Amino acid sequence: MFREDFAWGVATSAYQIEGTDPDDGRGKCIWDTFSEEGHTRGDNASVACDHMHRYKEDFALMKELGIRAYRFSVNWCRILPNGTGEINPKGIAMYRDMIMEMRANGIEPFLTMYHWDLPQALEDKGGWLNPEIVDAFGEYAKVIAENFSDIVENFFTINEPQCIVGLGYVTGVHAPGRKLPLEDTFKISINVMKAHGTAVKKLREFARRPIKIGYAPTCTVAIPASESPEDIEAAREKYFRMSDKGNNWAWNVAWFSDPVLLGEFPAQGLELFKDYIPEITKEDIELIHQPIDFVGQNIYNGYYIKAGSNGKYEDVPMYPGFPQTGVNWPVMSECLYWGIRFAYERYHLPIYITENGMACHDCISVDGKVHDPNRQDFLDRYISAVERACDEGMDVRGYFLWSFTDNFEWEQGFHGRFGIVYVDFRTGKRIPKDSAYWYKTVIESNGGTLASTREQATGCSLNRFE
Ligand code: GCO
Repeated sequence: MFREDFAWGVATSAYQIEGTDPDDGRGKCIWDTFSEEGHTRGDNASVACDHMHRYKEDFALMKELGIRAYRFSVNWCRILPNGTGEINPKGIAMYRDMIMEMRANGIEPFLTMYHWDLPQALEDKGGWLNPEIVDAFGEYAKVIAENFSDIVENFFTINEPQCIVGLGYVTGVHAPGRKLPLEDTFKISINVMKAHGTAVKKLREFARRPIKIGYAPTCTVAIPASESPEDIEAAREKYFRMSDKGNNWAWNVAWFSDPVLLGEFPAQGLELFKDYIPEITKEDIELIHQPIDFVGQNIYNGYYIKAGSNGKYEDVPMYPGFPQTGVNWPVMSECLYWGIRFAYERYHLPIYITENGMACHDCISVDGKVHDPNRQDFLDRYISAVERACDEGMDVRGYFLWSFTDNFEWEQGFHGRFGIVYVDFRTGKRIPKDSAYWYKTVIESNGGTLASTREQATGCSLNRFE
């Protein structure tokens, strides 16, 4: 069962949907530069879903679909075109009107401050490697609190620090596309978390009423190959360990969540990377570890772990022909149950699933509709996995489906359709997919129309045959 006030929502991000307008006063961000440099498959977000001109239509459609909560982000350089200093009044006005329009349609706004659109002016000064970014983010948080806390109660500071650091500055797959020395990327990770803590303090200090603040990390989930105590413990251990395999140390849970939520860096990671980690002072940790009200979890998939013969954990290979999404991510709904369970056991905070969803190769059928049975099945199983966590007493407050509309999928351009609403990017036309109407029934019944059995939703798909 889901709690009566469960936040049935959808999630988007500013840069992926808004588009631009020559008179909007928005500054340049690192993703504009990244597209200009040719790193987004020939696409760019200059129009995207044209949400900045169509948001009244979009929120009316959300209302029609019964959506009750909306996790959106504010584009930093729409508010502060240069990252600090001069405020763009058109940006303030646009987001206030958007938020009032959400509320007019019965939609509870959840505002994410930072979903990757760093002002280029700040990147030009070193971006997240420059320690001054911490105070810049605090200045931004003050503007957010002063201008939106009267009409927004729920805030997230930072979306997916693992991607900001790992994809932006380790592998360079995301903007700003830099591949920095390991020690610099650890400095960046600490700046990102100090920025989070500074923002929490500024949001609370300048809010015009009591507000709630969260944080939205991600990761792939270590899933036990069976529900034996040994396999569960092996998966839990792996899930919170840092690994030196591969070229992206940042893709882990503990380094970005333990300091923020527990006030300590993971000892195993400190030891493993001790040659690269800068001095971390007591004051740094105190700043990072500001009390917050809930934690978001962006979870899509995972990998399998079992207890090994020598008491250590062992990887379990995927089975041949395992199901995949339209961007070749594996489908394994049990990851959402285990991701919630392991996080809740460790951090003891209310949880929102701040992102979960599926890309499909959606197209308009001869009947003019967009049929997406795979997404509907995916969502039924994944949301049912959340319900198991709720039934077992974990405090799950809401589910934000990624995403409302198809949108700009970062380095993949428009090649990943994640929406429950189809967008024809040539015209901006919206077509609710079958899954949108299915989600409406799930919301109206508070989960009552979910069809998956407990086994179908959270049985280990290695051993599951339906
Ligand atoms: C992420 C980002 C989203 C993505 C979505 C699909 O989790 O990568 O928060 O902006 O678009 O997850 O990749």
